[in-house]
Amino acid sequence: MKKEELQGKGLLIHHWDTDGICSAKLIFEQLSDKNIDNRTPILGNYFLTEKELDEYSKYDFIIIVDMALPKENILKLAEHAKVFIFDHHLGPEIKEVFHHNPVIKGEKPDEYPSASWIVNKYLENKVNLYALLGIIGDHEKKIKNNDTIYKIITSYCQENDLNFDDLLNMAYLLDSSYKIGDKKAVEKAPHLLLEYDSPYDILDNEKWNNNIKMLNEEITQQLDKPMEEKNGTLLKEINTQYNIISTITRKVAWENGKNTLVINTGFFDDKDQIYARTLKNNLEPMIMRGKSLGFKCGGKKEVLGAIIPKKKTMFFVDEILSYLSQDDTKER
Ligand SMILES: [Mn+2]
Repeated sequence: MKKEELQGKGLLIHHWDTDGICSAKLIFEQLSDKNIDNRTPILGNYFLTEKELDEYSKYDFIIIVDMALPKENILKLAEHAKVFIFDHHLGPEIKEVFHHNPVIKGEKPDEYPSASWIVNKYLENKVNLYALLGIIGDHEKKIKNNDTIYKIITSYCQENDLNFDDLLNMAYLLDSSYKIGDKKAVEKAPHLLLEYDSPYDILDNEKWNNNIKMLNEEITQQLDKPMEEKNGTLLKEINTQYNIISTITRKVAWENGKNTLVINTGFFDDKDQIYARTLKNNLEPMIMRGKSLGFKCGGKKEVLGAIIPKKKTMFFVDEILSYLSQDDTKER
């Protein structure tokens, strides 16, 4: 991506989470002399709608960070704009555009733990708060198992008089806007980060702190709902309008040390959200399977997220459960 390729009006499309917001901040900072709007997709959509695609046809260049949008979406955008993607999610390499994703080019995911890290490296920046927050947002405490990266985080903390929990709290605060469903606030966040000059500006943001209070109450309520175990995988059904399925899945999986699958019936009228997390297995084949069945489906080695028409939810859930149980047997 060369600056001379970025002529005219630009659009930055980013994931709604901490990693997406921080990646967007890093891009904005680098391209402060350019005319760039930013948008996140409709929260929960890992694709663009016809309406969005139409609206975005007016841009001359489009940068996409931390999102593996469907190839059809990308090719549609590329009809009118130069497209640049920076990402670490799995998916096909899209050769028709600039697609910088070391993970799908065979590099070790451990060395590229977030889009913010990839963007920061690409820009040849030094290690900084935003490169690290993207990692913390995506991996939380699990990043402590990644020796190389955790050392970098630890030494950053020491130099800046912060601790790991401060970083974790910052990531929760940045994630709070999408979790309560506030798309506008997500899109405002990269701009706020550009204005902020201390990590305490993030930690003290009043609106984000209020979001967290509301979310914690809802998460506690949903975690109380019953759970069953099927062939070694924990299965839980929740009903919430908040975007907390990934948080709930993480909590259940990590607290119980088991593969976990959560179904949220309360987010869409006609569809369910499902989210699976495995501790040792590889969900990639099931992501491919979900896509081949025509579902909106994405994820990484250890997680799968999908949006499924309500009538088909149990069909796909059963397939995932049986896949996880087979893989389990092989490992033992
Ligand atoms: Mn990410």
